[in-house]
Amino acid sequence: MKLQHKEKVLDLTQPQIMGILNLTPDSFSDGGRFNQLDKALEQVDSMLIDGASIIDIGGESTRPGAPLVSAEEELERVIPVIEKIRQHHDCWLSIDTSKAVVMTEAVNAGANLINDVRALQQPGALHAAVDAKVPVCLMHMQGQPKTMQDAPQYLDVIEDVLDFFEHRINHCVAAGIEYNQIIVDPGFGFGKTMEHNFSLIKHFKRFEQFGLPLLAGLSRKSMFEHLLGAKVDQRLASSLAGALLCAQQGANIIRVHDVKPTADVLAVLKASL
Ligand code: 7PJ
Repeated sequence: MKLQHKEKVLDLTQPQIMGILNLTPDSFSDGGRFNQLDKALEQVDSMLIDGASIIDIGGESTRPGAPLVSAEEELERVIPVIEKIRQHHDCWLSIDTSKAVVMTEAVNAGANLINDVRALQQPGALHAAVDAKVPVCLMHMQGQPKTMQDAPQYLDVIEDVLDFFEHRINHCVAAGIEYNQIIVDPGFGFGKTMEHNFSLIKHFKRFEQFGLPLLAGLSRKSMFEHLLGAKVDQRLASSLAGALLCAQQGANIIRVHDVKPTADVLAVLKASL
């Protein structure tokens, strides 16, 4: 399995690491824009050295209860950073957004993958993604970030999420997205209870039925606080365990904050296959 954008190819024979670059204001506490740019680039440098092959750039917080961000603000956060990274690195750059204009501008600035937690369902997003001609990650979310954790409910979380993808993939392909350039992601923590999340880990392999690349994003998520009482800076071991369980069941891309420890875990998996 592989992803392709122009001459760039991402071989997914081994699971790849997507390193998270969070550009929401709470992630940068000091300095002006220039300082922030340099800090962002430094973080990218070290994630690439540590073994990431994709950098995921996000300017909208989708944490439960997070406020909405305007397109202008999101563009201001992400575009200069994409341009800056592109001056230094030839790596895969993913834009984590749901807004059509941000998708278009980010790809023009050098992004080669669209990662949308709303699965291209916002106005104009699907057509922006078709025109951008880059691979897309469709993530499942129940509800919207503001209220999604209030009382998530499913008849059967696995069947419901599989059903969502069957419809959504068909819709995207009918609109002009190439089938084998779609990445599927069950969306851990997005409108799911702890039990839903662990059920998705247990049955992760079932998402292989589409024959498409699979992405797993578990890094530091609050499901581990519910399980262990662990605050955000105490969730490394549990995040690594989750990453390993998904990688063993066919996850092709692991989206993480902690690249080096994840690379070590994946190296152990590879050596023992
Ligand atoms: C995910 C994401 C995820 C994909 C976020 C966080 C929240 N994109 N963006 N999958 N999570 N594809 O990192 O805790 O799980 S933002």
